[in-house]
Amino acid sequence: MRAGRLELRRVRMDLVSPFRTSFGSQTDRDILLVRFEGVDGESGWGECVALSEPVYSAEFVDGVELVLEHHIWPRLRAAGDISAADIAEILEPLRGHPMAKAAVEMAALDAELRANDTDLRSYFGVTRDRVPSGVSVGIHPTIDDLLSAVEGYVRDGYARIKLKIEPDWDIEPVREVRALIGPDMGLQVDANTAYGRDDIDHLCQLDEFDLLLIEQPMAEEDIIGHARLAAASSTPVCLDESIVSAQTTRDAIELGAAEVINIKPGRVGGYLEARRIHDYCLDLGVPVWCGGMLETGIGRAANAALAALDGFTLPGDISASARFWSRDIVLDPITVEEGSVAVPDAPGLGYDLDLDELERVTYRTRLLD
Ligand code: NPG
Repeated sequence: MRAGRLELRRVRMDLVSPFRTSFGSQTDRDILLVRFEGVDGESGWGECVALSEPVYSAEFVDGVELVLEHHIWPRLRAAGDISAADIAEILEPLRGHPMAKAAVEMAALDAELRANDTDLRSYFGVTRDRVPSGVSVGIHPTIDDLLSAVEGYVRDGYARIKLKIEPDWDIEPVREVRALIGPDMGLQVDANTAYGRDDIDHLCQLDEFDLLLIEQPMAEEDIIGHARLAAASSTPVCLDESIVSAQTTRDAIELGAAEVINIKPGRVGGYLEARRIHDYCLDLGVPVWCGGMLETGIGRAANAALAALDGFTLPGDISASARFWSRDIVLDPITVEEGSVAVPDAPGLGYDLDLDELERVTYRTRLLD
């Protein structure tokens, strides 16, 4: 393919209920969608996972638009005949900005797969047609509110529960939820960097709840802090924010800072780097799971295909579209049945767009030539 035009489309979608993490509360999502158009009419969509503000990682959605317009897209336009698999190398001279790079690679991959009338699951060579589905539960005003939310998700059939934690919202909520769901259901926690090295003894109190893992308790850069926690605690330490590439994955594992890896394609620069991280972890026997970034049906479909690779042995944050959206922008939103979601098999990344709904939620469109 030769890069022709890039459509930048901003959509705003309300969440069905507020989602609070240790870095803030969200009631809606301002999402950048990108459409890659090849000069021969190939077309595909990517979804950028960057938030409106740089509170999860350094990238934010307005910044992503600038980087795409002034740095990424000109390089792809100038690159001649390319395939999606070439994009990471073409963009390698640009430092950072994995979420911007991931969005455009995802759109090019969708365009390429559709042009070849094939789908992501065949591209990845996966054999599973369903993957277990976990749900992420935000911080609630009271423990009673939390318990009734968790009860609802258990009724919906989720295979595991992930609780957002922060200082003063950790040991007691986890104790109560473990008592509610019983000893056998998968339970894990995610701190989104809310703790420090001084909290290691405190966090070890979580060991009694038989958690699948504790995710990113300390700062993105604090690899040594995570290694110390991993040595002190029987709960496996999982990294999310710290993992921005295959290289950071290797380093964190070698240093004993990560016993489990959360793979988010957007955070690591795309689905192809995500696959490389998966392959590396599979070789080492380090379990991985697919994280979520409140994606629409576009990202959710692609994540389900990725999560069907063999090394994804833990349930991902691939919940039903209805967990976050009253109406998705795809015609075939992900649903959860008996704890799992189907790996989609429509051409491209696996979904069909609901064009009316897409128009309704769009508030700005720009075209880069
Ligand atoms: O299921 O899509 C989902 C949400 C899962 O909790 C979730 N994501 O820290 O992993 C996270 C968190 C997140 C959401 C992070 C949005 C950044 C943005």
